[in-house]
Amino acid sequence: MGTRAGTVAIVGLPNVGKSSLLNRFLETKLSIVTASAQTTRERVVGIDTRDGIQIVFVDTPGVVDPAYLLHHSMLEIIERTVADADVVVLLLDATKHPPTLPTPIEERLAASRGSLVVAINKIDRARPGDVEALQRWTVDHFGAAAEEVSVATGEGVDSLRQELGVRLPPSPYLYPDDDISTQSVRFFVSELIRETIFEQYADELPYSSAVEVEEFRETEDPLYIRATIFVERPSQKGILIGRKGRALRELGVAARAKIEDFVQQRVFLDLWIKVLPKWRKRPSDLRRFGFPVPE
Ligand SMILES: Nc1nc2c(ncn2[C@@H]2O[C@H](COP(=O)(O)OP(=O)(O)OP(=O)(O)O)[C@@H](O)[C@H]2O)c(=O)[nH]1
Ligand SMILES: [Mg+2]
Repeated sequence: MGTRAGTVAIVGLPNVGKSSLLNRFLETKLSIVTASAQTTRERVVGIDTRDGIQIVFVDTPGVVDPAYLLHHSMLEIIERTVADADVVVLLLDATKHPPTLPTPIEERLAASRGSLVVAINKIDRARPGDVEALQRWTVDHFGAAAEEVSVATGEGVDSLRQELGVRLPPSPYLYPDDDISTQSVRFFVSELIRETIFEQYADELPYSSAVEVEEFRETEDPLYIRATIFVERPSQKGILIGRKGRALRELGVAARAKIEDFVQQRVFLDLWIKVLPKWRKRPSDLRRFGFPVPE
């Protein structure tokens, strides 16, 4: 029997549940999820192979009104991902008003009409009339009705998966059928540390933080991981460390537990903190962290 395979980009405003949806499709905690908007900053790839169909899901950062250079990088990532995808899922939030999308993204989506699937998430929390309003918006903008899902309860997720799968082209699998991602364990480790920073610190600090795994010694038991957290100001370094280093210790314990869950192995996590002033605005720093910098 012939197989189908291709990429499906998941796009939408911040906090609508894109990363949660990727994880639900894969039945694995792969992409980080927090209650805060703008959690995801890069593409996160998750591969789902079942019933003769291989879907390479690509989770993307939320579409933001750019306030600094990192945001421009994030928009660049979204545009490239949409351009490269076979199918695009525009995810909406049933508890919010219809989105206003930046023109280039809206145009891209309109251009990929034939391969665009709109899905309304969080229907478990919708009030009467909310879903209908988003359905009208979807028909007005893209000429077709939206799927309705709740990533939280799982409702509608399998039917959305099928809807996406049938739109992929006949093709041999693009990756071995037991691969779950194209990204490295190091990448996911740095993301798990970032997720823990979102959970343990308020305000700007999570947004000012970048994490780099500098050393990863797999031959050791426990697995030795040295990671550096970059922040923008000395005051933020102080907050991260906390009184007598207590905050940093708590961060280390919580992040280590997540990483051990992910790698299924005991971990020694060696965390360092460095100040890199204004890294979110500086092209050279952004490139160093692997972000595309639009000219
Ligand atoms: N009630 C409800 N909450 C949900 C649902 N799906 C996701 N959430 C919650 O919505 C919040 C944001 O989820 P994420 O998956 O991080 O959203 P995102 O779109 O990836 O956000 P960014 O990466 O910031 O763009 C989290 O607190 C999730 O638990 C759902 O179906 N119902
Ligand atoms: Mg996300």
